[in-house]
Amino acid sequence: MNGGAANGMYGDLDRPPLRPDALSHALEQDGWRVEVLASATSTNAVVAERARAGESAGLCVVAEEQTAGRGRLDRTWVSPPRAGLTFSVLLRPVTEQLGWVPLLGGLAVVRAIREQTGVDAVLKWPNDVLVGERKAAGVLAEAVGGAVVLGVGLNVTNRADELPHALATSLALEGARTTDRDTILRAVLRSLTFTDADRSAYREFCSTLGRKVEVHLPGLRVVSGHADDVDAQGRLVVDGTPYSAGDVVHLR
Ligand code: BT5
Repeated sequence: MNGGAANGMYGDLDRPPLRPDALSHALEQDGWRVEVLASATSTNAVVAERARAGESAGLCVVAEEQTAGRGRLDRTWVSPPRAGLTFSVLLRPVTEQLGWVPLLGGLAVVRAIREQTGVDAVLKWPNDVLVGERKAAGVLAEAVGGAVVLGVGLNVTNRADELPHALATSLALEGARTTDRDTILRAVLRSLTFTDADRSAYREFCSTLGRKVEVHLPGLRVVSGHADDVDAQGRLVVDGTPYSAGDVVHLR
């Protein structure tokens, strides 16, 4: 029955739009102001602009389609319309929390996925959301003055041929029991909290800790060693030395 990918049937049946009214209503109780856009270049860019214009914390901009989605270091984030969630929130954290905001953003996504879909998501430091070793979601945290724009791209119903490489996956491909994006988005925002207990939970779900890793540092330097811990500033400690930025490769 469902061979309609070529004529768009698949998308229409399995990729319903978000329900903006229900979403805003449900989330305004938790202090979020949700705006759903049909299309945006990058929700991080939209929210950064609003932050610069003085918007207060609690704005959440979701795009059904993102035409210039960004990763870290000028990389791109690929997302077919309505196949996943692409959204950004505006936070105004106190200074001591700054280093942990990107990490706890990833934790919120992991918790929401585990609770709502039954998929055993974990984290790769700082905030890649993995299932096994495949990436299901990415988080981009950007400082804008004293604010932080926290953007999430999460693959929900993407098919394998819609993902950029073999080490990417989606919740549907991992057997999620629901692919309802409203439900998942609400769960992510509810899970986004910044307490000491969240830091312990982060360590529990961070599959990088306790492993042999390679850290590709900004520039061309690569270090390898044992991932010991995440320190008070959210840095990854490898063989006793803390690193604040880099791409981690999990070694066997
Ligand atoms: C990230 O960067 O993982 C952060 C991605 C954040 C995207 C969200 S969407 C809403 C908000 N608005 C934005 O413009 N961005 C945020 P990074 O760790 O640099 O990973 C990027 C790399 O992941 C790419 O170079 C690809 O190899 C891969 N990638 C791209 N799209 C992917 C996808 N849909 N699933 C898995 N991997 C992907």
